[in-house]
Amino acid sequence: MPEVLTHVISAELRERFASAKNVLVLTGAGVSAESGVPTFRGGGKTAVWKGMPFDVVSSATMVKRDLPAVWEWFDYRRKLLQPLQPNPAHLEIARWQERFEQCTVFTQNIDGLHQKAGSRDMIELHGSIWRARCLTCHAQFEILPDEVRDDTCVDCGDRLRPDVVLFGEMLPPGAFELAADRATEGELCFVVGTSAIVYPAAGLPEIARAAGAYVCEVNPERTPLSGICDEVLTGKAGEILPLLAGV
Ligand code: BV8
Repeated sequence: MPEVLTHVISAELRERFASAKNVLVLTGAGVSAESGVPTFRGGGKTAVWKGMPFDVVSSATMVKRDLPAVWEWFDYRRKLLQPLQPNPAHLEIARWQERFEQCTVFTQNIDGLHQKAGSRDMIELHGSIWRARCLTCHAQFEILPDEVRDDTCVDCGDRLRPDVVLFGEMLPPGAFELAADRATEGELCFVVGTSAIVYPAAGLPEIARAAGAYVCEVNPERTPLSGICDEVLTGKAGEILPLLAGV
């Protein structure tokens, strides 16, 4: 581990990490960047698919207007994701679930890499790219790698859609309520690899801080949340989070 980085972790954070019982972690696309997953924003650009900004093709409106186009976008991303593996940031966060009495991971990511790293007790705020859901009966079906994906629901025969939360859609029933509850119980809240622009997910660290948590951001860039954080660790999650392994 690059010695140069050890100083980034303050004595205060080391003490709080060493004594914490209940830890929260909010993650975004940045935690998967070192696994090769493209982020949505970064370097001032926004991801575009066939000329459409991602939050247009990933929207409730697009499902109504052109479901096949929405599937094409998620099929492309699933193929890209398939060979990718968790990185040291995912692995460290998974270890925290063994280390702390309670460690809740709220992720905006639909890539499943936290689970692949061994994290459980996840709150998938925006669903999963590895699931489909029926438009009518809402039955959910797993999509296995290398599997030809079904288009229709075997239960009621209607069409299937990606089981992800699209822009303009509510989060999965109870997911935000559970996350907001957990956010009020944490002593330490890590905000890892998110541009903190998309709501209601970006509101969780604010809830945690208002409830007294020490909020620590890990990101190579500043975000709208940096100003409310007690500590900002500027750098890559895969390089910074493992520094806490020795604490
Ligand atoms: C809703 C799944 C109720 C699909 C996604 C309040 C104010 C303004 C707008 C709204 C508001 N409330 C609601 C809205 C509308 C909207 C919203 O927030 N819009 C934004 C754009 C302003 N929210 C919604 O629509 C939500 N639903 O509110 O429902 C409702 C219902 C009806 C009508 C009205 C309201 C639903 C939002 C969920 C959408 N689905 N994903 C898909 O994946 O395609 S969002 C998707 O985009 C991701 O899940 C994630 O949430 C977001 C991308 O953000 P990040 O993950 O942070 O990624 P990004 O690339 O932006 O940033 C990466 C960061 O990592 C950067 O900071 C970079 O510096 C850093 N980084 C890079 N490398 C590393 C790193 N960090 C660490 N280590 C590294 N190595």
